[in-house]
Amino acid sequence: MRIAVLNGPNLNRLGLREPKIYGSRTLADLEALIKAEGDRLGAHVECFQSNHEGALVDKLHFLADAGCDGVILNAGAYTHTSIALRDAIAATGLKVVEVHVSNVHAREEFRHHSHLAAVCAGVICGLGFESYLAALRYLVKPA
Ligand code: DHK
Repeated sequence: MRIAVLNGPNLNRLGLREPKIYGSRTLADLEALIKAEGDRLGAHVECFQSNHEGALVDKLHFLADAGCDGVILNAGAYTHTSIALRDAIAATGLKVVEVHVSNVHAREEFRHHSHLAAVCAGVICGLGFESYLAALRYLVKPA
């Protein structure tokens, strides 16, 4: 089973950006945690981060062509703005779980809407890095 973890804009700044919201651990810490959980579950986990919308669209196309089994996607602010990413998820038919570190519903109004949620299998937010681990466990063994 092959699972991809895609992180969007500013998530390369985890550990540095707004630690009260995003915590003090880094993207490297997050990726190591998910890969370790993947090993435990017998899944191969590939991680990718980009600050660019088109690069995330290209990556989704690539993953679909490569036969990826599931995607954990934190599109960062593109969650709230990107019809291109929504169309890419719909166009590829990839099984995607939208995740967020923070509880977007407890934050500014503009974070309450997701353009992606309707074309994702589900949404997990507010659990810190555990949001990603819960998504991984679901994708490896759907409830
Ligand atoms: C990360 C971001 O960069 C924000 O733009 C989202 C999300 C929330 C997170 O909590 O992981 O609004």
